[in-house]
Amino acid sequence: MSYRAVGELHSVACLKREKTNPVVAPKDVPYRCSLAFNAGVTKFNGKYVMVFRNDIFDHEGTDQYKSVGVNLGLAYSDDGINWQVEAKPCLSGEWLKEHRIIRIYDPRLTVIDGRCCMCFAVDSYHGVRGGIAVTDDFQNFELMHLTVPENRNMVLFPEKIGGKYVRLERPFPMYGRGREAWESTRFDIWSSCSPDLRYWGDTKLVMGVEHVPFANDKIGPAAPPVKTPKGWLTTFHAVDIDNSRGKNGWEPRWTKRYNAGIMLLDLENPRKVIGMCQTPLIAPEADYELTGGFRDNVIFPGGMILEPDGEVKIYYGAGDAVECLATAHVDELLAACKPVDWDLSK
Ligand code: BMA
Repeated sequence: MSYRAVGELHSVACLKREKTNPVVAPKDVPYRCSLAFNAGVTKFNGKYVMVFRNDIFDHEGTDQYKSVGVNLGLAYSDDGINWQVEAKPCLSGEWLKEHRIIRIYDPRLTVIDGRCCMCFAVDSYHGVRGGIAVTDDFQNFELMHLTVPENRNMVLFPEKIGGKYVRLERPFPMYGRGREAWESTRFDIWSSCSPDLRYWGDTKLVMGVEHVPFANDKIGPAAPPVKTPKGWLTTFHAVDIDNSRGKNGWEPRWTKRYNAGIMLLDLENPRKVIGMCQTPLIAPEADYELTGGFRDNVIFPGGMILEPDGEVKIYYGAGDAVECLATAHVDELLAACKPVDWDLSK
């Protein structure tokens, strides 16, 4: 299949990468870990808390790697920059078994009404599903919901809007989109609502791949949205494929590039996009984003925190290998989101 060439991309000028990046890497993890990445991050009970994806491989670093397992690591921080990883992963093997989960990955954290909600993806015996669990202590988790297959990349808004909980999500529709779509992984961003975090419906399309100039494959929600006076500010990932890309990272062949985008959603109707930056928020440019990863050229944000002074912390997995931090001022991010000339909310 041929893809529209997206070409060279750069991060927005206002973005600053943390000089101590990566902020969490496998060497910081006190148990077996090959990759520490794609974390959810929030502020909870006076601390920064991170839940990251830990993939464990045999023959790590080579293209002969064999997956040994995946778990979710837990880390705390006082400043959001220096992290201490807890002695054990969170979510026991028993919890996963009880819910018939084979692998759990790509967590996102949202504090709602003083409780921490974790969205995640799971591989189940009958397909990939998105999940939502609630915790007060990161020891005990109550499973609230698992989607039907095939869905994942779910993120929750931090409050009820119009009396309902709202999530962004990314289903994987394969049938019904024609041969071209069948051969590709061209997927879009959707949204559903719920009265109680358990029952979800009223599903609407929020943004299509065609609305993102730097995507020619799929897009998906990234970090949970933050509230600003101008709208809900939120990141998304946007993928382009270039078949001339060959070996990239440990993978024998990896033709995709994952960029982070940023958009603004209407405060009252958060399923309506009112602004978007037409170029990436973060494009792979730093060494740790371009080389040495499991899959190079991958930026995968999962956490975004708006600080009281207007600084926005954006946490992202780099190269499917380590967890990084970049910052920008909220006013600059809002200014980068230009009004869009399309409206799917009608
Ligand atoms: C997606 C997910 C992410 C991963 C990305 C790039 O499909 O599996 O966990 O970071 O691919 O490999």
